[in-house]
Amino acid sequence: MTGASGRTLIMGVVNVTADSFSDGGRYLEPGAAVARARELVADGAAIVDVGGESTRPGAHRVPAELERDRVVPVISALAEEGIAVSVDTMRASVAAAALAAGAAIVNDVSGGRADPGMTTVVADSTAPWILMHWRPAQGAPGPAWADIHHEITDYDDVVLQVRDELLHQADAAIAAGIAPERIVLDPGLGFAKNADHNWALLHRLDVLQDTGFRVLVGASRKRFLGELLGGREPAGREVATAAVSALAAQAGVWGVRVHDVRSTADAIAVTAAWQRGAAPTTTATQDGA
Ligand code: PMM
Repeated sequence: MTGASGRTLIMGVVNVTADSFSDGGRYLEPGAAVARARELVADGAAIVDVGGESTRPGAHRVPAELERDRVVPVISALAEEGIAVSVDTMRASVAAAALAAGAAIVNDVSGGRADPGMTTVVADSTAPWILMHWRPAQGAPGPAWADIHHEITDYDDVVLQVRDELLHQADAAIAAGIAPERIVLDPGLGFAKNADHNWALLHRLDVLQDTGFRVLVGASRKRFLGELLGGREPAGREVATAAVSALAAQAGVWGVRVHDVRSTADAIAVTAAWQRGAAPTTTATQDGA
């Protein structure tokens, strides 16, 4: 299932954080974050994902109040402009404040496992819920998520295990009264996964698609792309990101989450024209250009 046009939607990222791996510190000031979000929308983002807590390897949790105070002013301003916003948070209190400020989607990188209150907050709203796959440190979810850089990366079959663990979370959401149409599954590339795991998941995106749930893919600028390109820094990973976006669109995913929207929009436009066998406008031109 894709967007209303049948085309894969683009979610543009605005990290209101000091330490995200590719844009940390650039959009901490609300005005800068709002300006960035407007650029992303102008470039073709259908959704702007606003996050106030970094999840990069080695990051530590920020206090809930700080996370909330970072994202709420940005979300309010964007919602007032009619921009569809998702809030990237693992905390129920932050999700609740974001929804009250006008967020339309909850993007939870813990797949609903970090905060037992999250299910109720989402169930009490009408917002879609993105359940991303991630395995924190062994043990009870509470303390484990407090130290998010210890991850479990042992898989016998990463594709089937990620699918089954996501379906388990989706079942819990449905049991709490959240309609299946509101659930989006995300394989969580790079989260408790090495490069081989990520490529295996992308190679078999059909397995997630076949669950019938909407699927989101977030590959943007991630380390496995840098490794593929001989150790390239995040800023040099845009073409590889756009290629993943095009291939994910080809696989029929609902959305892709990226930092640079324009290159991904171009790649998805090519995929759409390729699949259609025609340019989006049917007016024939004779100029040969
Ligand atoms: N990746 C990051 C953060 N949030 N959310 C979803 N749903 N999927 C992802 O792959 C994902 C995410 C990684 O951090 P970044 O914001 O610096 O890209």
